[in-house]
Amino acid sequence: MERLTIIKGDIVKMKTDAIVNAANTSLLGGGGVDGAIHRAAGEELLAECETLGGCATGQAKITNGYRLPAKYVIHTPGPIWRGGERGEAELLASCYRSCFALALEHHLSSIAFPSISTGVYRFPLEEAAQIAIREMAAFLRQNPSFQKVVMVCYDDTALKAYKAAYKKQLGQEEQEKQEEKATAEKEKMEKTEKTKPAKQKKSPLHFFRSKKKSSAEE
Ligand code: AR6
Repeated sequence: MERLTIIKGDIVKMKTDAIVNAANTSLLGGGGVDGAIHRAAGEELLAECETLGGCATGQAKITNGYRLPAKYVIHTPGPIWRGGERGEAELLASCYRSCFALALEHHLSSIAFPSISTGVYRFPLEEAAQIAIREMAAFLRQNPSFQKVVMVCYDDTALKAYKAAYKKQLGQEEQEKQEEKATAEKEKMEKTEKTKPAKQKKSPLHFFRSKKKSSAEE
């Protein structure tokens, strides 16, 4: 999927229309990526956040980007991991969906995400990566004119996890498509075989060999 990119880097440097902040429900700043975004954007960001009245876990709110290269910041409080039986997976998926909904509402065409909930909130990285990639791919499929989604990993461990999730999901999808194509092709072949015998094809090696020979002769 060309419009989905996974990179290692610092999200505050991203020049996408919006960057996403892994916030807390107060929206009044904190550590990790939240701290980095507030520091880079400047005090005006906190002033705007103070007017928002917080945000529920799994939801999202949008502000200006101020001194950031990105025009907007979309703040979303991810779930705190409490063992996996408290709806954490669904809440994390909801973070991604809420951010995308705001991006569409504001007619944005590019967005960058950090690894929501996998820092201080301790959501297991592999599972979080699977959820993130699944939501990103689903969104891009449903919105063909959206230009770019960037997953920004802060370290090699995260990068590896998100790349593995991508390979697992989109690799699998490609494989399913291949299998569908193969089944259709087989059915077509069986039908043709019933009506007329298949033509014997010349081996591509035949062409290669004769070409090699002629270039060696030159
Ligand atoms: N760019 C990209 N990713 C980053 C950056 C950066 N500049 N800095 C850190 N990360 P966390 P959470 C990665 O803890 O788990 C805050 O205090 C980091 O390596 O920032 O959702 C909030 O106010 C990790 O992979 O967010 C909340 O209280 C990922 O970002 C709480 O932490 C998320 O880690 C939210 O916790």
